[in-house]
Amino acid sequence: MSTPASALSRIKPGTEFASDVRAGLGKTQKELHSKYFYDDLGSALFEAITHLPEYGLTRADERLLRLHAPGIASLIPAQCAVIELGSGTGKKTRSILTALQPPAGGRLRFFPIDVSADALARCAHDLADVAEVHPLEQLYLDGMASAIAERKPDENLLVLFLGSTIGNFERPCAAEFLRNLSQCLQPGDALLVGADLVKNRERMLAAYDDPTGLTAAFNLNILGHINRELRADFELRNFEHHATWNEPERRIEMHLRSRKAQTVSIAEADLTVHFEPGETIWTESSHKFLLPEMAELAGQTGFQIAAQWVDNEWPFVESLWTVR
Ligand code: AVJ
Repeated sequence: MSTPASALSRIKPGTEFASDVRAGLGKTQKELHSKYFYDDLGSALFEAITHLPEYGLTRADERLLRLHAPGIASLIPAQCAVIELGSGTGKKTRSILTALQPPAGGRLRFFPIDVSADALARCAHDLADVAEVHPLEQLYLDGMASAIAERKPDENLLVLFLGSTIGNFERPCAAEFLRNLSQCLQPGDALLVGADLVKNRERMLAAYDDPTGLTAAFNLNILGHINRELRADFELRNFEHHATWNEPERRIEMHLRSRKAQTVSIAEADLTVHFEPGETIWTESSHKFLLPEMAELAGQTGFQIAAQWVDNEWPFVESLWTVR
């Protein structure tokens, strides 16, 4: 997930999207899942965010991968296939695939997993020169099962989980997800996980409330996406972007705050929702990590840390774990 357009996109109208919206807006604290940011406009807005001076996360991730690809590759068994969870277009994966080229003649096999068919098609096209690409248009763990079924004898697997996508899970869900992942793998297999680190509060807030207004537009677009896909009548101007740092949970939360009392109807979800003035819809959590937390998380989920690389310009860690 460079772009977590990776995470999920292109949702069939009237089905899962509608029932998720119904469930989320029916809660006391209204919420919408962050995967619904990423329609075509949302993906373009996220891409623009990665160029903001205030949002250093993606550039730090790419910088670490570029700089340390040879070091990472030196710790991975020679006979190895690569799986990426939420590959998106696979832009930042090139450096690591290049460093992992098998010695003589053989082709490196790469299994990008993503729910966006468009992103996967671009990924397969763009990385064809460095790997034999086997795109899997599936959810993470389903895709893992498909890729593992292709494992050759004596081959090890390297799983990539980049861009701090792990931060979008609630902490207990992240641990559960990683435990499931390690249980799919074998000793000697590895996971490279990218995580954004806790930093100065003002810096974190500016990254999610930039003066250019891109993050506000990105956040509001979730309502535009619902308008377009589910025939709703959200008036985007009646909501405002709000980002806060939740200190006990160590996460940035993004909300959309209703500027007044209003009622919205969402035809395809067969739903009418009322908003009080100041009431919010919680649209995203981006958890931030402490270095010791990574070791603890690895230990709790069947892994151990083999090596870590931290970016100094924008505190972010690339953590290489092996299956115990
Ligand atoms: C790519 C999901 C990690 O949480 O920082 C960017 C998405 N949200 N600005 C993040 C995002 C607001 C991003 N992730």
